[in-house]
This record gives sequence, C-alpha cells and structure tokens, in this order.
Amino acid sequence: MTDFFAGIPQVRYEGPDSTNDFAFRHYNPDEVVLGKPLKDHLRFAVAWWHSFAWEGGDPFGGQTFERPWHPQDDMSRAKMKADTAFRMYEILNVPFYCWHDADIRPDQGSFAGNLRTLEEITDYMAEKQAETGVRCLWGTANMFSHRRWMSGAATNPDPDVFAFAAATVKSCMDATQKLDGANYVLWGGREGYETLLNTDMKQELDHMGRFLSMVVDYKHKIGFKGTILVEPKPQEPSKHQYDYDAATCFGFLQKYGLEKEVKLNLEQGHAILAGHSFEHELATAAALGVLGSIDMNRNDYQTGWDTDQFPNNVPEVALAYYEVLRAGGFTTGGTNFDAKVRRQSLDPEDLILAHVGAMDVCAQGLKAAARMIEDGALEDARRARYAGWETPEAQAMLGSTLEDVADRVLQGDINPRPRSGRQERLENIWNRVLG
Ligand code: XLS
Ligand code: NI
Ligand code: NI
Repeated sequence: MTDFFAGIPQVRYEGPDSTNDFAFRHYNPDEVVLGKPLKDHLRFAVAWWHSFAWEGGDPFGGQTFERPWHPQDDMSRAKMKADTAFRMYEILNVPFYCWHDADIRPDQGSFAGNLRTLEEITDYMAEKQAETGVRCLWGTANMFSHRRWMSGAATNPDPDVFAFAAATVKSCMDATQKLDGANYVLWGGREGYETLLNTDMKQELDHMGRFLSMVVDYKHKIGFKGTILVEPKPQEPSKHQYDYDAATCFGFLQKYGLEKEVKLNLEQGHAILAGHSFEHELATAAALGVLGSIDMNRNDYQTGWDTDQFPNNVPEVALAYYEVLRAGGFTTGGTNFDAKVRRQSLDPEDLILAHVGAMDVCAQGLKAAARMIEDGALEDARRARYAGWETPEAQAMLGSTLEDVADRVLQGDINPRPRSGRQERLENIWNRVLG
C-alpha cells in the first residue's frame, strides 16, 4: 500500500469559521438543500487523468511531477496509482471518479495487449470500489493522445483507424459497465480538422454519426443503464472540432436521430473557448433537453487555451448551478473536476487542497443558487415577463396561422408597448441573495 498521502488528515466539514486548511468550510455532504443532501446535488468526481496520470507537462516543457508510480508502463505501478487514487477519494470523501483507458492501464503497444491490461486493472478497481464505496461517474476512451489518432478517430480517413476506434470504445464501454458507471462519455478532441484543404467534412460527419449510432446500439445490446454523453469543445487540439458547442452538438444529434439517446457533458473551460458563458451552455442544453453532466474546471481568461484550473469563483459557479437546479438537477450526471493543479504544485497536499477548495466553492455556489430559487424574486420576475402569454387569446395564436394572427392585429388595433427588461434590478436581486 502506497503512503503517498502520509501525514494528511481526513478532510471533514468544520463550518465557515474553520481556519483548518484540511477542512471543508461550506461542503457539508449531509446538509439538506431544496430537499436533498448536498452530496446528491453535487455528485463530485475526481478526474484520474489530471490528478494521477498527468506528469506536469505544458506546450513548452515536460514532466515536473515525479510520482512513485512513474513511469506508467507497468501493471504493479498502475495498481499503486489506483491505490493512491482511491486513498485520495477516501480522504476527500468524494463519491465518484472518472477515467480514460490510457490513464488507468499500462500501454502494451497493441490492441489485444491493452485489452488485457484494461481488464486486469478494472477488475482491481472494481475491488477497490467494493472496499471503499466510491463509484464510477463515467469512463471514456482516450482517442487523441497516441499518434494513431492524429487525423481523428471515428472521422479518420483511414478505415482501419475507424475500426480501432470502435474496438477501443467497445472495450471502454464494457469496462464502464463492469465498474457500474453512471455514464459513458465521448469527447472528440481530434474529431475535426486541421485544414479544410484535405478534409471531406460531409463524409467525416456521416462517419461520426454512424459511429455514435453504433455506440448507442451497443449500449442497448449490453443493457448498460448509464447515459451516453458527448462533450462539446470548439477547438484544441484540433483547429476546429465538430462538437463545437451545445447547440452544434444538438443539431448533429438530431441529424443522426440520436437526440433522445445522447446527452451532453458540458465543461466550463470549453464554453469559454467557444465564446460563451458556462451558464449559456447549460441553459442551451437544458432548453434542448440534453443537459447531462458537467466538467467544472475554469479557464484562465488571459491565456487562450484550456488551462483546466480548479473552480475558484463563487458567483460564476453559482450561475452555473442555478441553471442546473432550474433544469431539475442531475440525474445520472455530476460535477467532475476535469482540473489539474498547476505544474509547480508538486506536493501531495497540493492535490488534496485543490479539491478541498473546489468542493467548497461548488458547495457555496450551489447553496447560493438554491437560495435564489427559494427567494423566488428572480423567478417571479421571469414569470411576470411572460405573463401575457397566459391569456387564451395569446395561446390560441400559437395554434393559428400567419394570416389569422395578422388579422388579429388589424381587428384588435394591437399596438405593443415596450416594457423594461429590468436587468439592473434583477442583478441587484442576484447580489442580494448571493450575500
Ligand atoms: C479535454 C476534455 C477531456 C474530456 C474527457 O479538453 O475536457 O478531458 O473531459 O476526454
Ligand atoms: Ni477540457
Ligand atoms: Ni472535460
């Protein structure tokens, strides 16, 4: 058993006045908010790739972390990494985790070899789950790091890569089912293009649609009860990714008849890269009926790429959870920290404290969002803004024709009078309840 976190105490809720770095000040998992314990609202998950597999590289420099399970090419070290991961989930009392195949199993250089190590390590992880009660929020396939994926996975011009992608996703869905995962995620980092000069976009989109249909069929065939989620991102690593944002993904799902089968895993940093706010992406997905789960990691607003930082801004996070709560909260989804400590944060305690802070910020945000709903002033104002639509005449228009509606204007001498949108008043309400 690894002693990586030696000397680090169990993290518990101590209340807002605590000055203990290793305590929650806001995240009391059993505190009931809007009729549900905080832990069931938030459904926190740790990302295996950033917290345990990532070695600290950035586009200009290599490894900065030297962990006892490096290099990650050997099964006994993969198990040591798993031991450390589950130890951290216990210290934090975090209920879920997420993984890619490449994060958890040592690479054997062939599909058959990787399938063997994936099966062995996920058997081991299933035992750790049974021992600790920690569960899998989602699994996914890394189809972007290895050079075979450089021109895409499902959208690759080479049919052998399409086949390799299908085999890879099948193996990861099987592993997710074995681990009783609540969801299965597809993020298409290389499903896009570097240049249109060498790209047949229609063919690539058709292949991607066919691939996702095969994934959905397989889900039903094996009786996987979780949700299939697609994760939008506009670019990086590809110059352009087809799953650009929530609205684009919905159009894609609809074109291939998958909008009832697949939902979205939305990430704060990806929303920013797409030129949106996170709450915009959440509200869009909710309006279209495809809000599934979230990756709660922020971008740096000056650095123009996916910096994957832990959330640290309560008002921003509160706006996000406001949309989640308005949509009815998570069902199979949750709050995954797809976030990494900075590459200078070398110590084991940095990993723990990053999550402690992030969980507290999310708890504060969710509680603020719940207060907003309980307070009711904002929702009352929103309802009042649309109250005109509650009359039978207004409702009848929606079932009518363009010419009949036009007639109504002439006959009734309709002459609309603009009314204030009251934005500043609503922003003041928001700040009042935020506290
Ligand atoms: C990358 C994505 C990735 C997915 C899982 O930007 O966020 O980490 O969440 O493949
Ligand atoms: Ni990301
Ligand atoms: Ni993500």
